[in-house]
Amino acid sequence: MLDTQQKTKTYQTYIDGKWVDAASGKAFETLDPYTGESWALIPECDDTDVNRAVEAAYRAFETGSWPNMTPTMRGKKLRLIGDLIAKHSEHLAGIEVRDNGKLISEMAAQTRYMPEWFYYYGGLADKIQGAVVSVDRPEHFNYILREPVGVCAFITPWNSPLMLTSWKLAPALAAGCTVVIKPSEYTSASLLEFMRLVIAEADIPPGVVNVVTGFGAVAGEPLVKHPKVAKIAFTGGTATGARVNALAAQTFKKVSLELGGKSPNVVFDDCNLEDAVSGAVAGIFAATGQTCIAGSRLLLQETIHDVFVEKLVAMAKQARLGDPSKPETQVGPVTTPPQYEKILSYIDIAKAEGCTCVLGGGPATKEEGGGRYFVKPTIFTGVDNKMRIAQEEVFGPVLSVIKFKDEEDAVRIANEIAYGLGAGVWTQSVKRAHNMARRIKAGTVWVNTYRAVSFLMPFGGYKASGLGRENGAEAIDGYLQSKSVWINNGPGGGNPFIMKTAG
Ligand code: TXE
Repeated sequence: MLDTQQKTKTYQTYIDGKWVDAASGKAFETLDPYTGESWALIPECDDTDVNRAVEAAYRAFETGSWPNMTPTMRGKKLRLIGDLIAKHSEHLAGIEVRDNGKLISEMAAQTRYMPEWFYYYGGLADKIQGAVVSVDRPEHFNYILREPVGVCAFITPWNSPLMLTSWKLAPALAAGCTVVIKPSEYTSASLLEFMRLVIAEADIPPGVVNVVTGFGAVAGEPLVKHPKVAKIAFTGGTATGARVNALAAQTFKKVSLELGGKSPNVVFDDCNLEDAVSGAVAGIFAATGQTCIAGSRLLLQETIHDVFVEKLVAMAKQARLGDPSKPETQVGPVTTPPQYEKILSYIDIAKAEGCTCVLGGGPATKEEGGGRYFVKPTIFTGVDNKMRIAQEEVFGPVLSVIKFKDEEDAVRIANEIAYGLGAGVWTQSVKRAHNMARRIKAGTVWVNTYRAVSFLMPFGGYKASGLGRENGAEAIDGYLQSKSVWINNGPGGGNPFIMKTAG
């Protein structure tokens, strides 16, 4: 379906087991954020394509083989998907680097790790168990069935397109659901390659996994509104998440939302300083800060503030900007043109708020390693937690350094925020580590590490950072619903005008 010799590749999308153009025949360009040049054409789907995809997923769910396949067989299919991802991991990583500008060093590790999601949820597929309930009535046999919710729609962002899709796809397929995926308009190519090399190759039945590429308002919204979609799993910005949630409520869809963050990375003066400096850099400059778990608020105990900032600036200054496809590059481009503008505008906001810029503070030039959309690693000190630069998600390589006095002060500042996705704590005290982990209101707390993820650990947000959890055994519950079955093996009768209670 794609000619690798051509300068601009032309993709089709995948609906009902077939490669198709958008019904309108329209396509849009996708950019390489390092060069700023268009490199591929993506079908521009609209409500006609969405309808086609949802109907295909609905047919596959209602009358297809997928939900009726034994869970053991489905588990084997998931493991095959895992094997195929492993086989093509290098290629998939390369496509993501081209389309979203993430470093090859990070992407190669991500795609190598991705099979684990399919192995893990493949293993869980035939361990989904209902229950027999000894109900409080004589001669009744009651049990609970765990059934797939139906057609699930995934709306995914541009920052880790395939990994964030896998977090949803593996548990949904294991549960027996069918799926329609709307990737970000900025990074659709890797999913289309995944469909070709993995889903089609694994011979997953038609309609079980479908893709509608296109823009949020035109392809995303009809999916959220579609009456035959039972569940929405969304990862993206908080404003869009709120809109998706409100629209989904109109047709009573189940919703999981993984949204933004403004995570505190809290450093106490009893930490291992070298580790904490490296952890602060990992928190904000990895992935060019374009990650929902970015440790974008660095809370420093006042006793070590100056020495820490000095070491931090020295390390961050060394970061090699450049071509994300080169293994030695450490900071790549910003993925989208609007995101580039947004980051620069927040740098202006921080300056206007009176913060001190101790590193970076603007676009990176070619001489500094920059390409088309590059922002220099930027550090602001003298930040007050009430400022916009401390409260609003920048989603870029911009760090706000905030001083704190003691543990109480650290907890207060850490929690005085609308978000609650991640948090870091750097301390050698076991007691303090556990106390901080308990008191910080966030879905994940890392102690003496940062930005670690696993298929085994639940991931999601407190407060405005989202609803529900991905990963870990509980994630599969989001794709299942319980059915209570009552079997009366005794006499019928009784007063038909009152509820059948035990009393
Ligand atoms: O995200 P959007 P954008 C944050 C980050 C960033 C901001 C905006 O702060 O600066 O969000 O980024 C689809 N109905 N995060 O504009 O809009 C859209 O097509 C249905 C955090 O890129 O949330 C894409 O597929 N769908 C984040 C997906 O929503 C709609 C990752 C995400 O896009 C839609 C990315 C609509 N009305 C950005 N409008 C994280 N949690 O990691 C858009 N979409």
